Amino acid sequence: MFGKLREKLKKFTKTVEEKIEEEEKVLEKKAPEEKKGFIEKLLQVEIKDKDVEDALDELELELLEADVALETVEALREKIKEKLVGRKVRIGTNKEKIIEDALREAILEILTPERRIDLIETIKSKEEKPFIIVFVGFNGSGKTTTIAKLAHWLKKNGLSVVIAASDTFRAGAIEQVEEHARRVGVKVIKHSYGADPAAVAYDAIQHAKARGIDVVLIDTAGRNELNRNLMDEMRKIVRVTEPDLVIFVGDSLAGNSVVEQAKQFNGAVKIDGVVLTKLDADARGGAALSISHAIGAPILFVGVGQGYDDLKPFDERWFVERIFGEA
Ligand SMILES: Nc1nc2c(ncn2[C@@H]2O[C@H](COP(=O)(O)OP(=O)(O)OP(=O)(O)O)[C@@H](O)[C@H]2O)c(=O)[nH]1
Ligand SMILES: [Mg+2]
Repeated sequence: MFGKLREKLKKFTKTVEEKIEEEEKVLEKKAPEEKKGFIEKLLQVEIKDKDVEDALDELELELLEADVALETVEALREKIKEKLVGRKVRIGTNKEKIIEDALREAILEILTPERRIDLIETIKSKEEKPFIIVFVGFNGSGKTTTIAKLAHWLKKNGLSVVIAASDTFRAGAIEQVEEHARRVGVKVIKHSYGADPAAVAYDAIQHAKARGIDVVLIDTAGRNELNRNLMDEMRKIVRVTEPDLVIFVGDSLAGNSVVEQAKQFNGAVKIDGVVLTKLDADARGGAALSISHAIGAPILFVGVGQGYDDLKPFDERWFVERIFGEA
C-alpha cells in the first residue's frame, strides 16, 4: 500500500538531511580549535528556507505524480515549511527523525477532518428510527459491495439493517445486491428495473419504520456528472428520503480524478462522508491523502479487499503508519 508516496517522502527526508549536514560542517569549521569537543555539542544549526525549498519543489512534482490533488500538495508544502524552517537542530541529533516527524504531523493535519462522525454513536442517538444513508458515486466505485460490508459491520455492532435496491437502472444490479444481502443476512426492498429509485428507497424506509429497523442503506446506480438525468435523479432520491448521511463511495485507484468526482457530487448533493475503496490495490495513496481535504467531509471507512470484513473505519494515524511503516 502507498509505496509510491513512501518512496517520495523518504527521498525528501534524505535531501533535507543532507542540506542540514552541509550546514553543520560549515558551522563546525567555524568553531575555534580549542572549543571543539565539549562546546561543539552545544552548537546548533538553524534550518533555513533554502535548505527545504529545492527539496519541496521536487516533492511537489512527485506528489502530483502520486495523484495528490494540487490544493492538497500546496497545503502540505506550507505545513512542512512551517514545521521545519527556523527550527534549530543541535549537532549530532537525529535529523531524519526530525524531518520525518514534521512530515507525519503535516500529513496528519491534512487528514484530520473538520468534522468527525462516530457512526454507531450517531445512529444510536437518532431519536426516531430508522437512520437513513444514501450511497452515491461513479460506476463501479464499490457502492454495492460497501453497502454489504457496512450492513455486516452494523449487524456486528448490534444494529438491524434493511437495504433499498435503488439501482433500478443497471442490468443485474438488483440480483447483485440481493445476493450480497443474502450472504450477510439482510433484507432487501426492491421494485422492478426501470422503477423510480426514490420510490424504492421510500418503501424501504416505511418497511424499517413499521418493523423498528435501525438503519436503511440505499444502493444507487453509478453515475457521473455528464449524465444530467441521473444526476437529477440522485437529487430526487436525496430530496425524498431526507437521509441522515449522504456517503460518496470513491475508487482510490482512480487517483486524482476521484477527488474531482467527489467535488462534483458534493456540488450536486451535499456529501457528509466518504468511503474510499480498493485501498488494498492502491500503490499511490494520493486520493486518500486529498479527498477529505478537498471536500471538507471525513473519510469514514476504507475498503481493503473484497471480503465482507474488508471495511475499516478510517483512522488518519493508521494511514500515516502505512506510509511511514515498512510494509
Ligand atoms: N480489491 C477491492 N475490490 C473492491 C473493493 N470494493 C469493491 N471492490 C470490487 O469492485 C468491483 C465493483 O464493486 P461494486 O460494489 O459492484 O461497485 P458499484 O459502485 O456498486 O458499481 P455500479 O453499481 O456498477 O456502479 C467489484 O468487483 C468489487 O468486488 C475493495 O475495497 N477492494
Ligand atoms: Mg452497484
